[in-house]
Amino acid sequence: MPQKHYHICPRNCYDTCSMISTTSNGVLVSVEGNPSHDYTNGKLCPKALHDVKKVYSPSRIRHPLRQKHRFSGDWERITWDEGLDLIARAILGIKNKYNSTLPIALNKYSGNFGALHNAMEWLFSGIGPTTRAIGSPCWSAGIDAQAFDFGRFICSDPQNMAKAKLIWLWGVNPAWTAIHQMSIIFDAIDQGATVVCFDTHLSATAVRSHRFVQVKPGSDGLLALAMCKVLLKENFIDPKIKDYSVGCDEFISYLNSEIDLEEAAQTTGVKSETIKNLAIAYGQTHPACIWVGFGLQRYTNGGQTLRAIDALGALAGHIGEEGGGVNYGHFETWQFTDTQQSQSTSPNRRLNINRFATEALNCTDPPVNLLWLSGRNPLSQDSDLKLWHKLVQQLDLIVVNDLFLTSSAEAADIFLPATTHYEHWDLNSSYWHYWVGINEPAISPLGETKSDLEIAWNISAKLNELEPGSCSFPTHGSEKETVLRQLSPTLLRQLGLSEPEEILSQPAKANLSPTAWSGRKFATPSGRFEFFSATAAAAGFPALPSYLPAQQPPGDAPLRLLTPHHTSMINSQSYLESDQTSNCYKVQLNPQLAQDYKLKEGDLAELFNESGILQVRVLLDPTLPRDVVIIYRGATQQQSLDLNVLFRSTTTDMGTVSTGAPGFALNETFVNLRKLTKR
Ligand SMILES: Nc1nc2c(c(=O)[nH]1)N[C@H]1C(S)=C(S)[C@@H](COP(=O)(O)OP(=O)(O)OC[C@H]3O[C@@H](n4cnc5c(=O)[nH]c(N)nc54)[C@H](O)[C@@H]3O)O[C@H]1N2
Ligand SMILES: Nc1nc2c(c(=O)[nH]1)N[C@H]1C(S)=C(S)[C@@H](COP(=O)(O)OP(=O)(O)OC[C@H]3O[C@@H](n4cnc5c(=O)[nH]c(N)nc54)[C@H](O)[C@@H]3O)O[C@H]1N2
Ligand SMILES: [Mo]
Repeated sequence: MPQKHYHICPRNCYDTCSMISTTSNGVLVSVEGNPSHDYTNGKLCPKALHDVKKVYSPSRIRHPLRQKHRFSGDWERITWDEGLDLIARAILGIKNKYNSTLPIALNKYSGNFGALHNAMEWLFSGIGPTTRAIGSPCWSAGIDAQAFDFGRFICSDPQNMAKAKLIWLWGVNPAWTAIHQMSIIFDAIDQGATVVCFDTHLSATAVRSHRFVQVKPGSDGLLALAMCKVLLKENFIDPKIKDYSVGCDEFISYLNSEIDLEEAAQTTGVKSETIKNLAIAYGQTHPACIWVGFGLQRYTNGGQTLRAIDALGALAGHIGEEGGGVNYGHFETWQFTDTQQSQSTSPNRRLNINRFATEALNCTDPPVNLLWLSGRNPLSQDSDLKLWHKLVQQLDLIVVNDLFLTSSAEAADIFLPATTHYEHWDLNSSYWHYWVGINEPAISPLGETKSDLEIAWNISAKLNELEPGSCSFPTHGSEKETVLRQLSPTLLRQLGLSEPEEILSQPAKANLSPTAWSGRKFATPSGRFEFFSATAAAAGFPALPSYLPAQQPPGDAPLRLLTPHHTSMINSQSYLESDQTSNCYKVQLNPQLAQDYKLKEGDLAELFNESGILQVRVLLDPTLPRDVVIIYRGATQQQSLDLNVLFRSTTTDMGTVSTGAPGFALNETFVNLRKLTKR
């Protein structure tokens, strides 16, 4: 008899879809979108539809493994007991040697965003103060910016975007990274909305928009400020703005003294006439919605860019407007019971996730000796890969718990195989829409795979067996109960539930206000929208949203490399068939630039800079400027060809206040190009 189970896609993605699987005789047969979840709306992206193959993929690791020498690929199968014993003894050995648990480090991020995956953090807290990767490689700058302006990081219900008459998609590519939102955008278009896409190149979303505004990378803050100045001149300022804001006059003086439309046109690459027309359309259309994506803030001025866009929204009176606003994301439904915050009061040693290798190498008293990577693939996704390799050589033990032998697993001593979300319980929230749901297991764990929670219990049990009292994390329990317990009183209240069990039948939507800042009561210290933010000033930034230029390419690396997210991947997780992968990345180049380097379509070339060298194949793209090259991170057969060899750890301006560390300014990666004649 076929059976149905409910799941939530746990990937780091806006859509966080509700899925229904069908199993037959204990085998996962198919997955479809849940029709009663009105965001997923019965549809799934091609990646999720690929899940069945991924679960049963021959490359999925089903048993614990030990590697004789790092990067040798010489793996041997070990039993769970052997693996747990090796790890627990290493932990206790370090503790004895240093009289401290700080040499034990955890680096976890977004392979699976479900609440159950915090288990590794709970385990580490049970061991004692340890070294942790904090912050985010993703969105930190924008979060701080919105926290300065609005007081908290919230967004309107994205389903409300259908009510907008004007939608600006700014540094976001939902046609690839949030496909369900595209349906809502198309609904808005059907009801007469105009969609404008601001991007550095003709993205998949730009081609589906009414208008594409091509902006020079990192200059959007100036574009927003120039539009603010037009609003001012053309008298499109919300007449009530001063009633609910702080610092409006100072901001207007700043615009008057510092912002010049012609200069802005020069810097941003957007004609002054276009800037003017865009600003007027934005000023006179209500409701007008801006969606600012994560691509936009991956710069050393990324936080300032978001503050400038927030100010534009406020000045035109779009904040708090139903179907309008400036929307970036939210944390509102992430109030899990055992979530650990990156608080400065934490006894842990906190290393910026974006400078992890550098900072770990600098730890001397005591050093970092043991590294555990969970739901994390830094040797593919991070910067400073040479330093990562140096760090790896210095460590006593590296443990990776993952589904596949990733680039990072190549560095591991011990690999612990994890279950997929079809094999464990979980609880998932979105950072975009308001739905929260339980993920139930549909099949038994494949082979000897274990959920991250079970692995954490097992390690604690082994530690306590070897040295009673050495870990306060539980040694066993019920996965379902642990997951349900994560529905904190706040979360239950938001979901309108009295008991956690009530969420078991179907996902629930939080009853948050569908319009962020409706009533224009803000969470800032002043209770108003803060053009002038004393909190920003206290954190070392200008109090007003200001244009501070991003870095420009240096002479020896004259091309900016952008690597936005690929339709068939979730970061390093590939959903491509093996025949769709190629043996090197494709780099998109302006044809004239290609000509300068005597390159034509299909040629092999190398991108290089002081960090590394990457072999690429040329793909001509006439829509690109001459100083920007793009690689969409599709899969390659050889993991050693990891794209991030070209990246160094440049960090964003903002991010520390909300996430504990600044973000990753990955769009300030500069490269040089040369033709390869062989092959
Ligand atoms: N060049 C470049 N680099 C980037 C980016 C970019 O755009 N360009 N984007 C950056 C951004 S925005 C982000 S968020 C980061 C993301 O970087 P990471 O957080 O490292 O994300 P992933 O590559 O999605 O996943 C990491 C690992 O989690 C594993 N995993 C999946 N499910 C589970 C599970 O249930 N349990 C366990 N234990 N493991 C699991 C996956 O197999 C994968 O190997 O990368 C950043 N790096
Ligand atoms: N299919 C798929 N979906 C994903 C992911 C994935 O890897 N694949 N990753 C998930 C994760 S971790 C994240 S963070 C989100 C990211 O999803 P998005 O928020 O869409 O962000 P990005 O794809 O990084 O970049 C979006 C766009 O910003 C543009 N951009 C870059 N610099 C600038 C600039 O200076 N100005 C302007 N105006 N535009 C600029 C890029 O060219 C790109 O088209 O997607 C999530 N969803
Ligand atoms: Mo991300």
